[in-house]
Amino acid sequence: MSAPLPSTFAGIQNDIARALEQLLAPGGAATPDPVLDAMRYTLLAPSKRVRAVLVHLAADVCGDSARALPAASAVECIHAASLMLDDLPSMDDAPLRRGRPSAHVAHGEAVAILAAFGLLNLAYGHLARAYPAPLAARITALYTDAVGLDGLIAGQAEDVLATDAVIDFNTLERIHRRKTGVLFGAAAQAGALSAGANENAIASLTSYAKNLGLAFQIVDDLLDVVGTEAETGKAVRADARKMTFVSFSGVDGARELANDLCATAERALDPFGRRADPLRELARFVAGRRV
Ligand code: GRG
Repeated sequence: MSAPLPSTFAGIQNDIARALEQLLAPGGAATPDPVLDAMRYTLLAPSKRVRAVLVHLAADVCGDSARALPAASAVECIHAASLMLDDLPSMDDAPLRRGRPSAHVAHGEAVAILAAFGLLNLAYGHLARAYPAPLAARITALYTDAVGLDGLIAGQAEDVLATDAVIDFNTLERIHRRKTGVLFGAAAQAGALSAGANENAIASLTSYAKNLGLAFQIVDDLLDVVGTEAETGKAVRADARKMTFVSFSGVDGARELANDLCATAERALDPFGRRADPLRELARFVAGRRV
């Protein structure tokens, strides 16, 4: 099941949903596996799959999406793991995710943590098996760098430590680029690499995706203020103890910033001409999204 993206992307969302279901097939064990249940609970829940769609579209604009699916599935496993960890009581303490109780609420904290590690492990193992060794190594390195000390982990650490603190705009931007923009960049690069793209194409797509990712996070901040639980599938007004783009720029200013970043993202697509129209459509969706 998928959450709404423009209907252009429904086919890709469905392919990804099927691939993720296969990756985490129950396997017929006689006894229930609580960690597998928790992995399935978060990974297979309704989601936009925007990072996976980005992998696919980046590969497609480079002329060959036939090998994009494993990289698309892996990025969704990593993203789902990050959501499970982000929601923990020691982090955002979020009760709701993807329209249902968060993983630690439904499965307990210990199992949720193990399931997050399980999803990361699954992602890297899947890349190793699905691609020839040099490509597997490049995409795995991309994803581990994106998760690592200049990516999600660094961004999250700075974010958590900034709770109740006053930070400046540059710090906020760095946190959000690392928490969200870097994985978008890695997804686009992985798609391009799976298509055998050249360095110029990879650079253009990375620039597009990093700006798109930051815009995505700004809109996330915005939806915390102006969105509803029914639309977003998570608790809103949850950022009260953090400085966000809305606290700096107000609702209209944050929307304008997101629009500007999406326009910058779109300009990076110029070398691809009309072939990049689906990526442009994705940018317009991100700028105006309510989910
Ligand atoms: C070890 C993977 C790993 C992470 C550790 C917890 C952590 C560090 C980072 C948290 C990163 C995080 C959750 C950033 C927020 C990104 C964001 C805007 C999430 C919402 O994404 P959507 O709207 O959600 O794409 P769906 O449910 O549609 O997939």
